[in-house]
This record gives sequence, C-alpha cells and structure tokens, in this order.
Amino acid sequence: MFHKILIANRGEIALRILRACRELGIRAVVAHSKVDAHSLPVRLADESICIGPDDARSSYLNIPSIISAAAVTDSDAIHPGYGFLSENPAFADICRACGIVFIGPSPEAIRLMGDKAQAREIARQAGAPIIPGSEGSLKDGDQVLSLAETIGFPVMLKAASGGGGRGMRIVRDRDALAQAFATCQAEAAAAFGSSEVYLEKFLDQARHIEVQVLGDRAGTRIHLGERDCSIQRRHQKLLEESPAAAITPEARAGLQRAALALAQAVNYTSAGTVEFLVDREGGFYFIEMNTRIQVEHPVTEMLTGVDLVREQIRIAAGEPLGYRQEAIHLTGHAIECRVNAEDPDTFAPSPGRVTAWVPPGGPGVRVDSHLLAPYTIPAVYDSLVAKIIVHGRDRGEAIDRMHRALAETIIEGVKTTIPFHLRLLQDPVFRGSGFALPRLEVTL
Ligand code: MV4
Repeated sequence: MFHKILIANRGEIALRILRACRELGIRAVVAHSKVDAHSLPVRLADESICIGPDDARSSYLNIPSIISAAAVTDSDAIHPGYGFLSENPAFADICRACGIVFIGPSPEAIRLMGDKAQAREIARQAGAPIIPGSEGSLKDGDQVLSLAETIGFPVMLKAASGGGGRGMRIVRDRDALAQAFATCQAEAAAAFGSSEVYLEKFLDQARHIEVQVLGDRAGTRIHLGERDCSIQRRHQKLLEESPAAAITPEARAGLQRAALALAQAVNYTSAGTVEFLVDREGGFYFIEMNTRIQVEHPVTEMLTGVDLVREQIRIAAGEPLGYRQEAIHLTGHAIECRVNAEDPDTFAPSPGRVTAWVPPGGPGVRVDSHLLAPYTIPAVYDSLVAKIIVHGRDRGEAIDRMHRALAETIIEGVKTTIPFHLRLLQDPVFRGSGFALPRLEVTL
C-alpha cells in the first residue's frame, strides 16, 4: 500500500479523498493554490504544499508544479479527483514516467475513452448499442450531409474531444448543416485543441443514465448499479439518484451488461462511469465513458456501502477487489442534491463570505462539503459548496428526507441553490417517477 498520497484537487473532493486516505492509514498531502491555503482540506491534511497562483492553469492544471510537489513531499501516488487533470492522459503518462502512481485507469484507457468518436466505435465493437451516426470522426461537409440525410434530422454534432455536453450542437435541417459543422469544428479546435467532430441522431426526450463500474488489475470487473442524472441545467447536473425510477428491469440489465462489455474492451481498471441515453421505449444507447471518480459517486456509495475512493486507491496500489458481482447489493433509494453558491432562480454565481454553516444531519443523511464559517468562497473556481446525499427505503422516503435535510441546512452570507431544490422536490412531475422531466425554469 502507498505511504503517502498527493491530492491534486480542491474543495469537497479533496476532503473526500483525504478521508479515504485516513481510513486506509495513508498520509495525505493536499496540493493547493494560493487562495486555497486556508481551506478546510488544507487545514485537515497531514501536509500541504502550495502549487501556484489562484488561476487553475497556474496551479491545479500545472503539471510540472504538481509533479514537483509529489517529488518534494515524497508522495508515491497522486489522486487527481474530478475535473482538472483527472482525465488528462499526458498527465497519467508523466506520472508513470516519474515513478508516481496515478490513481485512476491506465493512460491508454483514458486516451481511448477521451476520444468520444473512438469510444463510440469501441462500444459498438463491444456490442453496446450506440445512437445511429458516424463511424468515427467526420471527414468533410459532403460526408456530413449524406450521413445526416441518411439518418434523418434533427442530428447532433459533437466534438470528439468534448464530453459532458461541451462542444455539442443540434442541427434541425439540411440548410443549417454546413455552417454548424464548420462552427463546431472551429469551436472544438479552440476549446479542446482538436477539430474532430462526429455526428449522432438527436435523441429528443431521453434520460441520462450512467452505470458505475470498478475494475482491478487482476481483471475482476463489476458494476454498482446506475444513477439517473437527467436533472440538469446547461449540462450542469443538479440532482442525481439511484436506482433510476423511469427504466424497466430489462433496460437496467441491458445497461449493466453493455457497461461491463465496454469496460472489458478497454481493460478498464479503477472506478469509471459509462453514460447512456435511455428513451421512452426502454431503448438505451452508449454516449460516453468518464474515466474518473464523479461528483455524484456518493449516491452509489449510499446504495452499496462500497467506498469508491478507497477502492480506487487499493486498485491503484495493485490490490485485488476481493469480492465479486454477487457481493454487491443495492438497497433502497439514494438522492444527491448539489448545493452551489448560485442564485436559485438565475443560477448566476454568488461567491463571497459564508458567515454561518450548519449542515443537516439525522438518519440517512450524508454531507460532503468543504464549507466552514467564516469562509470566503473564491470566485475563480466551480461554485459547488456542498453535496447533500440521502438514503431512504424507497424513492418517496428519500425525497421527503432530502426535503427535510435541505430545509434544516443553514448557509448564510451567499445565495445557494437550496431554494431551487426545495421547489424541485415538491414538483409533482419529479415526484411522479414517470419518464417525463420536470420543467426547471418554472418558479413555483
Ligand atoms: C445527446 C442528447 C441527445 N441526442 N446526444 C448529455 C450529457 C452529454 N454527455 C451528452 N448529453 C446529451 N447527448 C444525442 N445524440 C442529449 C443530451 C443531453 C441530455 C440527455 C438526457 C437528459 C438531459 C440532457 C441534458 C443535456 C443534454
């Protein structure tokens, strides 16, 4: 097992990784930017090291600085958390070259799944259903046009190096196609450094459902059920839950099988997530794979009792999972609400000084947060300040418990999305567990 881990992240996930290190008896160093020097993860860490100025490019994305920090602190592994360097195959390569263990999958698996057009091809070859569309990336305007005409409009253009909804555009008719293709390519080149774009039929009214997988280096691969992440705004997930209420047992079994087939095809190790779109008829289609721990991982932890971050660390150290699929039992229902320092009506960021913080508690409630009071939420990073996760015997109990937990939460000094969540939890469409999604822009 590792002696010391460098945590190359911030906020609640840095604290989450620190807690896993503590339980494994591993020393933890939190690498932080200047403004984060007074953050809770830094205060609780065994050691901390400044890796640069506030802007993420200069600190949390600064590879030489992070590698140097690992070297001078004598860390034998780096946990990248989510975002930042977590899905950067070059960083995973550099860690390997420097003799530092990257806590995550192999650089090869990250690279394969990072090219979303290639991931589609691998999924197809593995027998996972994909949305009708291009085979790999698109070559030119003529190919785009003939392909779109064949599959029918509306279609979606997606940047191969994008993901998570970034670099996507819907094209409704042939007149808009050539322009949209050129714009999509240019935006992809500017945002991701690659102009590769692929095409899919646009699936209207789909649910976004993802399957959690774990694989060890000995080749054991298991799934830990799904999460329904359909409640989103501008590709920002707001609430996630498991099990997905709107799918049939047949669709669920199909998703799990397809997710494991894909994980197998890329010899996947560590924790990963295979994303699907599911339609009203129960049809499901692979869209992409995330090769990191995800923000919403606690939903799965609540349902299974498996500590996913602990498993990531154990697997990276070469330990076997030590249990099989049959040992995984999904009990009850779990929901996560992401609490952001944002206006609950407009979702405009609301950074600033938190003067009071009283987290919720009681039966079936978990809080993952780096908040403390007083604390100044920096304006330069993501506005996520807390994840409230609840578990209940069924969906109804989980929804009511979440309402209770959010209603007792006190955060003073900044606006938060708690009022939005309280409205959502009372929305009859949301509570109804049907396929349709609630209209988020309506303020009740
Ligand atoms: C789509 C789609 C419709 N058609 N792809 C969402 C997450 C990102 N990985 C890709 N996403 C989508 N891809 C095709 N071909 C619609 C979405 C989508 C979405 C899907 C289900 C529920 C909520 C959503 C919110 C935004 C985008």
